Amino acid sequence: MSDQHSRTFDAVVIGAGFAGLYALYKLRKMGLSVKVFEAGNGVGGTWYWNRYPGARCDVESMEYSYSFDPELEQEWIWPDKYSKQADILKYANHVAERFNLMKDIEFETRIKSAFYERESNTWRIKTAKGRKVVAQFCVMAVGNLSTPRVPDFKGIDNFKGDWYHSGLWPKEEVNFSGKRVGIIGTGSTAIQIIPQVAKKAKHLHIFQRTANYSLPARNGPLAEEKRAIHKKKYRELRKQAYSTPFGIAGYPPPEKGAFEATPKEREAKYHQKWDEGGTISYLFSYNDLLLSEKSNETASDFVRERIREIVKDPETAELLCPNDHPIGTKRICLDSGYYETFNRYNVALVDVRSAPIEEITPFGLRTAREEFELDSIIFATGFDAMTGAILEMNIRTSDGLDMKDKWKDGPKTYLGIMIAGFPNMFVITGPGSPGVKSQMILSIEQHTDWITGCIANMLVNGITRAEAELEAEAKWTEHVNEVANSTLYPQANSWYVGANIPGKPRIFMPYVGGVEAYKKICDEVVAKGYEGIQLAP
Ligand code: N01
Repeated sequence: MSDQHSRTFDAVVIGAGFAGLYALYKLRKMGLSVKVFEAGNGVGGTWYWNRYPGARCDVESMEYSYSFDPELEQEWIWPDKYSKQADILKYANHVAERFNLMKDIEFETRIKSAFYERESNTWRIKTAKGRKVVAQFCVMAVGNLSTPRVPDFKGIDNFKGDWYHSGLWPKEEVNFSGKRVGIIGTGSTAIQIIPQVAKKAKHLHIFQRTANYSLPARNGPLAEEKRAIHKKKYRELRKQAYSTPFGIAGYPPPEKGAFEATPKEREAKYHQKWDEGGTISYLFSYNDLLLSEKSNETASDFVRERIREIVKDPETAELLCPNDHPIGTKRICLDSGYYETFNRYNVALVDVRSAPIEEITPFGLRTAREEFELDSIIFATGFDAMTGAILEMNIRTSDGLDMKDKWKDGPKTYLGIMIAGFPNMFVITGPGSPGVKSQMILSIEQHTDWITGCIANMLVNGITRAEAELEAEAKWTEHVNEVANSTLYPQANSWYVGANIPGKPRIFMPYVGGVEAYKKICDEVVAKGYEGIQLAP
């Protein structure tokens, strides 16, 4: 029975990032009453929270945008090849205003729990402020990299300076001028922050545990002519994007393996891609870079050579050369002047693999080897990825199921969208989907279209409950792992396997079979009458 004091909606959407905004747009268009809850006080998700200096997207702007409204596509002007955070946030706000979405979003409202009651076939959702709402459908649009994580360092509370996590960056500009700054981490985020902060700080210490591969972005203003050509071909390009592994048009997958080329040809190809900039282009040098260690080594070696060429101090260069994973098995970083920054007089790389950080002291930090005095510390230490935001909520059912138990050995989903035992709950780009391995907005649209298609089918056919079957879920989860194990991906200690969170079960979470294959599977499920899903009147 619904709580007397609760408001009832057809659907509740959790999160007002790009997924939540599109879900709201689509569900409302179907005539449903929808409420969106968002923890921040604005839309944009990732791009709302990650305001750190240098924050940019690593997918080109003309691709990284919604495709659902051709007028929106035509009117919006992306200034740069790769957009900066402020421009993407402006775009999210524009979309929210343009489609009158704000009125159905409740900001500064974190969801604490979601309880499915089988008898009434409703989700009972409680906010951290104690408000309750009831809905038939619950859509998780909570993002994959939305639970920032500061490692459990001893002494952190005693630090007398300022500290920041990249994923919870203040809205006001942080002034590092004249300060002794330390940054912990050298992932995609840190690689964007470091060149920017190095220009301001008196001194920047970079605490690196694992070196990452980074490629030059070669970013710059987007020429009007290029923009116009892209806009003219938008429909064709969006369609093309769906027939690629990563959901990005303009980079046809390669047909040749690395050893089908001579060493001279390979060198020339890698050089051309390096000069061109971008990660997809480089990964698409050959078709077996993520399948064969030997082939991958040629691409990894090339990047290591460039690092040694750019970084003047040989010891620093060697430390910056990644050597624990094949290139591409962790998300490749994209930078503007990262390696060059290590040639600055005010920058020093500290290896915290050989001498780990032992303690944050009141005036800096101490590693097993040395003590550093710092005025500010930046934690670019990543996120509890893919499952963090869902498991942070208390999600249970009247059948006695608890999501925390269900996922204790790793996430289990059907298509990355549904979870057996949790009816009428849909996840946008959840674990088991290609979301994080794709142009995220394309996957968001594809998932949301699939979800709203499923709901529309239910409404038309008088079905009130959709529930993934346990067997279908088990088969899908096995398939996700099988596909991953046929590649080099699982070799890396990445957030794809939860390696960055102590104690997190090591399971390869994204589907790496590619966007094209995945969409085909999703469409077939529909064609077979929602195969693997129990539909109850
Ligand atoms: O996080 P990460 P991120 N002591 O987990 C280190 C997306 N993104 O925020 O590798 C010392 O990759 C950790 O070291 P190690 C993108 O998908 C996109 O950088 O665990 N160090 C690592 O160096 C990306 O993949 C864009 O040994 C510690 C770093 O912190 C994802 O977000 C931009 C430590 C964390 O790296 C996450 O990137 C930015 C400890 N105790 C991000 N704990 C673009 O679109 C952690 N580290 C461009």
